[in-house]
Amino acid sequence: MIKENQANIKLSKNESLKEGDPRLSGGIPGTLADPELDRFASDDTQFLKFHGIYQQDDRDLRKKGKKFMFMIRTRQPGGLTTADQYLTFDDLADRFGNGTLRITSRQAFQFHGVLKGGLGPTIQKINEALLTTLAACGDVVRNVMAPPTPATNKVEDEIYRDAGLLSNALLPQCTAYHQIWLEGQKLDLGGAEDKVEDPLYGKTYLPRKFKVAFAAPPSNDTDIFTNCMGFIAIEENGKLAGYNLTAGGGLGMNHNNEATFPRKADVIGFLTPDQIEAVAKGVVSIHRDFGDRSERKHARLKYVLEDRGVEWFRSELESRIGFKLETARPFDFTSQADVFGWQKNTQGSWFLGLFIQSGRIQDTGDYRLKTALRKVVEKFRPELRQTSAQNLIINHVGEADKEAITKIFEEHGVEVENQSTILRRASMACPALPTCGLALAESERVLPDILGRFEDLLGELELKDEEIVIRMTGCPNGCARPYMAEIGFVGRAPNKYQIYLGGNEASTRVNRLYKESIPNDKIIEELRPVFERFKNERQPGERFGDFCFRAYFDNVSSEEARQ
Ligand code: SRM
Ligand code: SF4
Repeated sequence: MIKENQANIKLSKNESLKEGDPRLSGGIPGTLADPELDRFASDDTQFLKFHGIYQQDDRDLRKKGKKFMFMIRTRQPGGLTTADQYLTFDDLADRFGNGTLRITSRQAFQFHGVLKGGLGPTIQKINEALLTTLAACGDVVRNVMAPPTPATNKVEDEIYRDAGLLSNALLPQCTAYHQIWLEGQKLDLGGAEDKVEDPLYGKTYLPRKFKVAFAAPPSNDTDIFTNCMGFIAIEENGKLAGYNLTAGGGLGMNHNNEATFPRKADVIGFLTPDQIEAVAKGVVSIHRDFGDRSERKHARLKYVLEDRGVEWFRSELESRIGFKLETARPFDFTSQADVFGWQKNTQGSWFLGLFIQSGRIQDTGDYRLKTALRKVVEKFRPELRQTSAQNLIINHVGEADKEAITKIFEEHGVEVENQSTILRRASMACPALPTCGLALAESERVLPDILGRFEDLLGELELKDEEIVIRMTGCPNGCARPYMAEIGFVGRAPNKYQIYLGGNEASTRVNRLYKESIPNDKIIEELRPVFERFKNERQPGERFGDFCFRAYFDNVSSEEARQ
């Protein structure tokens, strides 16, 4: 099948690299062993991604020459982290990273600023803590997301079970990772065996990255429609009946390239939990065999769906899995927001939803979040869950410990009861500068100031209690999912941003481009008239995103706009 679909095409460079070394090791061992080298050869940086490592350089220092450093990303289905794992991460961030931990928009952790000599010890310790970085990046299925918020999710255990099952079943069986980083020690990751050609991925893996998420309506907290493959849990009479399969979502695009665009996934059909592995492997194999291996910018599964259509996709999938999917069952998403503060979980104990600006866990001045978290985790040993909005859930806390935990946070300048502001809690930013090699503009470092200016404007217009989902990225790749936000800022050039408007509360609608290139200091001026219109013309209870969609892009009622 692979050959048939790739006949007569000129393969992209990455395809030749994978074909030439399906074990994905390249010259990594040699460079690691050479203390004179501070970086890996360009081809090897492509292999490193499959191991969960990105070679970066500190872009603040570029004028003085490149200072190479590395980002390491974990793979943690559903963002589950035990107390011991968290304490290991906290320690590694100080010993080998830049002293911060970064919760990602896909429920993982990233270490930034690791030097070449720190790679081995960091990855070994992560594996000793029974986690991995294998397939956190690269042309494979990446971290599987699952809805982390306990209070809204009655079938949570089954969803986490299935997310873990898929994470293992779709993990590449590449042996180089273990040989390079763990000195031949093998980690039990669900039956991985020594094979040169991966049974699912073949010699050349997937044409591009592949993203999987689960969601439990009414909460769309994993932004399910932005994933290559999604499973929407259908709960009937308090039990998990099965999942609606979604396919073909993705956000990355390039400026000035109309062949690339954000795409919302299609709903394909319904499956029962016992069918999930077969269906998932079937979908992944369609991407493997039909994804574009000549042009990486057009290689995501979303373009297979866009180019060949949903009917073709369903029939191709059914012929691969050997059974028909049922018609998708009804579901309704109402919100994508995380919950904050103390909440009861489904087992009767408590969890704390903790807002973390852009997912960055660090101590800054009197706000000593990192120290406080370490103390809380050391003393009370809760389960932690990273959310896909870059926040943290501290789960399974007994009634008796709530007060003491609140006190530790408050002593370190971290509010528990009235966390941050309504606008900040609904915001996200990608890392961008100084670590991301693809950033065209700042993101994480400028968003707090921009939000402050929005707060002033909304205060002046008596709109300060409005929740508006604002997301920012330093380039059009869309890592903080700006194309689903009510206001999305996307880096266009240094200090200049595209403005997108019109996403909705449930994150089921892709927003639209409103302005092409606005300097940071003109953003408020540019959006003031929009907010004034919103104040004067909104329908009762209408959200900002729905209003913008109705008023600027599509002359439909906000009821219809929510579809
Ligand atoms: Fe991303 C590349 C950070 C979620 C679309 N992303 C990158 C890199 C690795 C830059 C690079 O290739 O050199 C960024 C590293 C920056 C740094 O310094 O840490 C990066 N992406 C992130 C994270 C950390 C952003 C965050 O704010 O948390 C997220 C890590 C998630 C994880 O744990 O796996 C992250 N990236 C996303 C998402 C959102 C999602 O998946 O829910 C998207 C949009 C959805 C999608 O995939 O379409 C996303 N990242 C991209 C793309 C565009 C892919 C495309 O189809 O064109 C790139 C560029 C690429 O792959 O070539 C990219
Ligand atoms: Fe880097 Fe662009 Fe992703 Fe931001 S959106 S982290 S700038 S690739």
